[in-house]
Amino acid sequence: MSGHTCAGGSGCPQEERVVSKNRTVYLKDYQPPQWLVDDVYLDFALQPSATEVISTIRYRRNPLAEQGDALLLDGHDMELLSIRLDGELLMPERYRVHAGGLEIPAVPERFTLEVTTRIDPQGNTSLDGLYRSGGNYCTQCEAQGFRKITYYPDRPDVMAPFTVRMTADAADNPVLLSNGNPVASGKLDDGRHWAEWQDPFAKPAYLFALVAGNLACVEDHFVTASGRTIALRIYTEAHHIDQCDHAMASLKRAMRWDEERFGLEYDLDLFMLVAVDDFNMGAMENKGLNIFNSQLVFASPEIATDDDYISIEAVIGHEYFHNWTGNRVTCRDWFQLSLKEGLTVFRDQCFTSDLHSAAVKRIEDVRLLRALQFAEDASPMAHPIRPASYMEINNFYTVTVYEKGAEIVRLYQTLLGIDGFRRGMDLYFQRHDGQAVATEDFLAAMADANDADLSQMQRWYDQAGTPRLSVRMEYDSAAHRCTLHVSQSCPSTPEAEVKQPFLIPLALGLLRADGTPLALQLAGEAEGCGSSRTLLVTEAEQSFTFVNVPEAPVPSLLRDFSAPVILDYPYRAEDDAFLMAYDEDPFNRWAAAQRLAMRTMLAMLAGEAADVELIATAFSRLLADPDLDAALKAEALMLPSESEVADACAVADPGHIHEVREQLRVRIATLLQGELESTHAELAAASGLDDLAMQQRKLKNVCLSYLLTLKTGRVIELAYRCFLQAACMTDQYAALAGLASCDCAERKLALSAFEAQWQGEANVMGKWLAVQAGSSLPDTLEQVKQLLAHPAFDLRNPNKVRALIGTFALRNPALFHAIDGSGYRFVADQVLQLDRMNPQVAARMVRALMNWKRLEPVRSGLMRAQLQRLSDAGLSADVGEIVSKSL
Ligand code: B3K
Ligand code: ZN
Repeated sequence: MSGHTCAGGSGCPQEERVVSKNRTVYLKDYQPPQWLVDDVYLDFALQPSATEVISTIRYRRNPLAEQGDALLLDGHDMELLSIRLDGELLMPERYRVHAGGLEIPAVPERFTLEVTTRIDPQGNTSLDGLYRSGGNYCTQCEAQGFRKITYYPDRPDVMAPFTVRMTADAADNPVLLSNGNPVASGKLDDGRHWAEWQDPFAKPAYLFALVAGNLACVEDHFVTASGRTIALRIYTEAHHIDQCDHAMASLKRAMRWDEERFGLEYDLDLFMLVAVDDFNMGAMENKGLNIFNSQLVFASPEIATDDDYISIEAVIGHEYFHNWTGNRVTCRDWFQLSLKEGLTVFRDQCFTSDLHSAAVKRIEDVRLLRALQFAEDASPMAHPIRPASYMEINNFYTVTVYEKGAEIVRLYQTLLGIDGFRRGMDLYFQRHDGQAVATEDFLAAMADANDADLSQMQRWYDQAGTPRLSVRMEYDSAAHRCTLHVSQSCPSTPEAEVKQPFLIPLALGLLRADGTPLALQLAGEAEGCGSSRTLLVTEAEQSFTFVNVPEAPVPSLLRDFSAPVILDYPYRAEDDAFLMAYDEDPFNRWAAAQRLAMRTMLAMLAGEAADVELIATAFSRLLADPDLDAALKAEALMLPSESEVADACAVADPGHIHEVREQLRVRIATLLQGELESTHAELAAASGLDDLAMQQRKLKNVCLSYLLTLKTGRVIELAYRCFLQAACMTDQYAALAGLASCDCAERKLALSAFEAQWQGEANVMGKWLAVQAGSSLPDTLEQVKQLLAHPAFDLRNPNKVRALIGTFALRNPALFHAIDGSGYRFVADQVLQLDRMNPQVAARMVRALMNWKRLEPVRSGLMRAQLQRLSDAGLSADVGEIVSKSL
């Protein structure tokens, strides 16, 4: 019904028009909507278990669509009470209700449809559509939740202005909110009251929001560059109201930043943000009324870690930035999701990087991309940033669409420069404000604004998989020429066997033996220009020759991670140690450290001699480097994760990988104990929330985590002391997480003290669950099972599910992959239970079982058996898609 399958044109057989939950939807089948909407009027009579919704909608035929006079609307999980067409009550023979929607066979060119439905917010455990959280009403409509509220053409290219009226019990729901501006409100005699809201901007239904309940509010304001005063309000349950200052300050920083960097101003007079405890993801950019997972709002030094502070600022920025990239210019269909998400992630990355350390931000983003997105590219769910098909769209809110999508947006900036990128953005808004468009429109704006041919960029949208960039260097000592032979390839993925070459910007430098950079002069150029430059790789094989190169250099390749590829260069361990010490590009100093650590672990896995001294010496030199900031040192010291190591192995043995990584950490800690202890001690006093203090705490806690691998009484005592004396959650949590993997009395003491201190703070108790689920102690699964019954856990709350089950399944490979299959069985059990309540959250968890083909034979068989067991049970479309694609 959403046009992608069949727009319901006259040639369609009746059956095909019916939405089937288990059908594949294809990009190639896109058809413009048959009917356009002039305006929407919604009237909600809110009651916890029986809310009545009257939608009054004016439709008119889309002149650009096929002929045919049937109206097809999406809708399910509602009770249909009545339909009136231009005022006339329709008898059941005038329409058909299907599993996925409603069909009215003969409608005029223009008409008003009034539909009354009854829904059950209280019973809605999917947290999709209208539901209840903490006794309040809230909504989540992206991607297809609106169709659980009323019958509607629920697709992003149908845009309309909305007016919303709601009535509710006044005592329970003093606050009544929706998108846009409040226009009227009043009291009724029966203890109920009402409010009406109007959103003047035409929007797709996925941006609709409603909130009603007993909420407190903090208020502030922002004066825009053009001098308009915007009221800012954050709503939350009263006892959290004093934890919203950081969120409010972040919002104001985001508003200012978007004006300065992109010339984009907020467009309504009011911006509202509501924090709720039950939410399927991080937050939602509903027009004028962002709804947030409370985890990404509440902060004070006692309850939030430094990482939480940074994520809150980033996500507040992200949702705010969507007002232009997503809301004002939206997606034509859900295949274009990366158009708004990749772009908005890129924008939030720039925001964080402008406000804090750009190098650390880049490292963290690339760490995430390599650990999760490269793995997704190598999984049965691999898909291009613009997928060609899906069964359940909610399964495509992925690291590929978001984070790889952001990398592809970054490529434009790398190719066109900051100013060229801005010109492209300006043209994009100039052309498409108020429209629902496709990724091609973004590409065209970037190309046209810069008079550039960017046609090869299209391949990044259509081809999945992580390209491998192999570089070989040839040095001619007589001619002082250095040639880089570059070749690219990309493995087959479900959508294509053979891949066309990508456009890959390769940023690089060349270093002399004394560590100084060389001026880079390509053959044919009159003189050298700079010590860092970007080559454009466009072919499967290409060579680039530099002249005036007096000695064989060490190349520093893919600086700042200039493209989302796997780099292959025959670096020797000494080269990595050298680059760690001398590279001008901080990102590549980190990348060299990661490579060195990875090489060492792979050697240990293969039973070969590993040069741990070399890595320890390089780490020790980093620790002593006065020019390097503490956070960069911390990043370099953190070894690649177990899952990254697994990705680097043809066949993974997760138990062995865990052992080897821990062994390496112990050996490094043994060799550097003195330095780790002294660094830890020097930084002990770091306090405050400024960047310097945060960076220092990060390094201090990385040192502590190394020291704890030694498990001596002395380091355990140190960690316990840190726990007891911690002045902020960052330090308290780091000490607790470290102790959680040590079998000692202090572990128990710390866990119970933490529980006693924080039992009233749901989000902090999530951390308490997570440290236990992430523990490397052998009885972790038993503990996790017991915690399922703890009052702090609730299977209906996604944060708690992610903290306990998610941490175990996705962040504790050693225990999850227990050789007896107990981890797999446990996760499959939980998925089965969860799937009946909340398919979207269940579908996240089941991804842990996807990659059975990459495992050694025993685990592979055990994991596959659990997938089979799931497949034999009745599954939601969400979990069903992942299970069927994995098998
Ligand atoms: N756009 C939402 C994500 C909606 C997810 C729906 N399953 C949040 C964001 O990316 O900003
Ligand atoms: Zn987003």
